[in-house]
Amino acid sequence: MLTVFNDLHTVHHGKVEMFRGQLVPCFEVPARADYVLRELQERNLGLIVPPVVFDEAVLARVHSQRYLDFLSTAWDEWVALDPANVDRDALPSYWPIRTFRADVLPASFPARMGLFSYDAGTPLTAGTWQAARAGAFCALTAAARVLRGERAAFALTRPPGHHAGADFFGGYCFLNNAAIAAQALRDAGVDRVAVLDIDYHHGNGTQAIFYDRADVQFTSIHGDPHTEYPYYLGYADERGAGDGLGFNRNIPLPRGTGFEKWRDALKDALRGIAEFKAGALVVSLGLDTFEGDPIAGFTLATPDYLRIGEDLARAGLPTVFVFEGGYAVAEVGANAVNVLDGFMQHIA
Ligand code: OKP
Ligand code: ZN
Repeated sequence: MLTVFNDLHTVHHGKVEMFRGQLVPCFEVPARADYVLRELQERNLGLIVPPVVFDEAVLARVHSQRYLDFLSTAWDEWVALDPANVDRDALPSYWPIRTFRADVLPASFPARMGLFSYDAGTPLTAGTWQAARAGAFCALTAAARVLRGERAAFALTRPPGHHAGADFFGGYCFLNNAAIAAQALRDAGVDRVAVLDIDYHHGNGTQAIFYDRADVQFTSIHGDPHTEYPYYLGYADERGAGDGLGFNRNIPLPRGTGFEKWRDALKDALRGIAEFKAGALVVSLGLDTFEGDPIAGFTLATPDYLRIGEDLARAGLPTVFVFEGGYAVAEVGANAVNVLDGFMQHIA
């Protein structure tokens, strides 16, 4: 399978995230993408190409301009607060929760950090904007290749994207690569685009971006938000709004779910995608459903990922895969590449 690799991903390397009152080492590390790259090379899965550079205006098809302006200058503003910040990750400390105003853009940088984020686990670093921007270009390049006739393409990039909304970061995500790819497919004339999110965590950002739209269907299989991150979205009764009613589908599963039940959910999701009669599919490919994942709770095993690839291939759609989570670093390569391998072996 054609892979578009973000060789700039390494410039985003957070040191710490806030977890239960402590700053702990980041789970979302550069080695994740390197393991996937190595596995792709070892198993000879196809060409690996760099992203094409796009006009930044394409990012504003999904994200608000004031958020993009904030992201692109955030690191410089962080260092301007205190020159010693150059050695520290930027994390938010204040959020405009209910009763506060989100329409006023504060001059204070820490205030804007909170306005544009929803957790304290997502460090912004010196290279975050460069890495995220190149990552979005990977997703756009993969979408462009699929539009030109490639059956499938894989955007191998980090930081991940599915938690990022139109104007906020969180959950290790800054730009919503899957949403950007889906929108690009729409803009190129694909009438209906399906997004399937199989990361352990609900893709709250992607859901929110397309919630009121009937042209992009969002389906997600994930840990039950009653107990699992991101907690405040991802319930089964979220079915879309306005024109989008009926085009959002959440399949939450309890912590501890194994492959048999998970695969039933996948088949169910794929039935809904078939009914939607999409012209293309974007897969938010998280591998944190793996039994060895340090921050998730399903129990899928490495061979199961081959079966997932096969099931996805049977949907019969031009497919853009976008790399999301997966924190069992030594195994994330085998698991990701198993999906792609299973897919390639079962395309018609
Ligand atoms: C991003 B993606 C871990 C707590 C959980 C946020 C998880 C973000 C997951 N110490 N922190 O969906 O894989
Ligand atoms: Zn995840």
